[in-house]
Amino acid sequence: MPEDAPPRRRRLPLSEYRDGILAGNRYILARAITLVESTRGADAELAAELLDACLPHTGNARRIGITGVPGAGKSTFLEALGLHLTRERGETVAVLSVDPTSPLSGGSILGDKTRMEQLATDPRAFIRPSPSGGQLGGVARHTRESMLLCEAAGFANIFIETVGVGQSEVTVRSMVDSFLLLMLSGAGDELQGIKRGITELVDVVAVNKADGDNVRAAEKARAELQLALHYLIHANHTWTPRVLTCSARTGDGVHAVWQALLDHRQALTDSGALADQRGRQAGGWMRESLRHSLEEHFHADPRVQAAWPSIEADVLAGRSSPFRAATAVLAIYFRKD
Ligand SMILES: Nc1nc2c(ncn2[C@@H]2O[C@H](COP(=O)(O)OP(=O)(O)OP(=O)(O)O)[C@@H](O)[C@H]2O)c(=O)[nH]1
Ligand SMILES: [Mg+2]
Repeated sequence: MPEDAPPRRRRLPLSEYRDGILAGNRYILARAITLVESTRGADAELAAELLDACLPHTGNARRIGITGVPGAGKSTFLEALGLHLTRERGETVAVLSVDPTSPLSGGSILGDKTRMEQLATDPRAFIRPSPSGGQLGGVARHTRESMLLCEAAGFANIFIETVGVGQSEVTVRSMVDSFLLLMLSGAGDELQGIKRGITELVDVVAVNKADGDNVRAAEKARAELQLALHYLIHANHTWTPRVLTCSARTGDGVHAVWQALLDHRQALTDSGALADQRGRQAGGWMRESLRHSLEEHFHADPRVQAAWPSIEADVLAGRSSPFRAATAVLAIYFRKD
């Protein structure tokens, strides 16, 4: 292969990405997301320009987070709800995921596209699995940017799926308007959710798999959860989290869950809280991207790179305290020479 061989995936000029996205071209949208997910330095500038060009066309979508333990039925639920929205309401749906665990579990939560088989081929839908590998911070940044690209492409409903593992839920909460928790009855699941503080993040809770022999258990779980939430209401006066049952498999109750999400968003809009929330989120993203850029700049410094291995080795061996080491390496970074 010649040394100057072009990269396997050729980049398009900015205008082609932009025009394709604004025209709602899903193929170009997919390529643009690949661009923003790229870790190649040369792509970063083009990606930033593209995001700038798309930004005036964003902000109109419903941004909805969905979480739940593995196997709760998130994918099945999104397939049922997504098809309802595209086929019966003529709406557009994009599904993105935040799944920092994927390299460990050996597959993205959306790797099982099989459970969204029909939605995946629906012309009104766009499904994008989590960027593979990487830290939560990086995955989250790319998901946010992908969400904005989907909005610019005209998708009216954007679902961001994540697994029920702590920090990723907080991260998804910071990029959506409404947050749905799918639960299962039994196994102390209800209380577990409350203990983890997840209830402070959620706007709608649905006890899924309320079908067959499980209907009564699901209803019981729903009643208990609603009661528990009643006593745990957070300082959010515009909305009291609602608890429902549904079956993603049969479709029972799925529309009601959607209606609850719409009601939540309406309450946010009416009270002006939506604008506040999005404003706060934008501020948070700015701080986060600043932190990221600073850290990148820091680690790219040749003096830092030269000093790092021995300073880190001292910390690992217990010869130096982490605080002293951080101070020392910062001094090198800020040294004027
Ligand atoms: N009986 C019943 N089974 C369901 C329902 N929803 C999902 N399932 C089944 O539960 C299993 C897990 O469903 P998924 O949709 O893959 O769950 P998930 O939350 O996306 O799981 P992960 O992607 O692994 O986090 C599958 O076998 C589904 O067929 C439901 O409403 N009723
Ligand atoms: Mg899934």
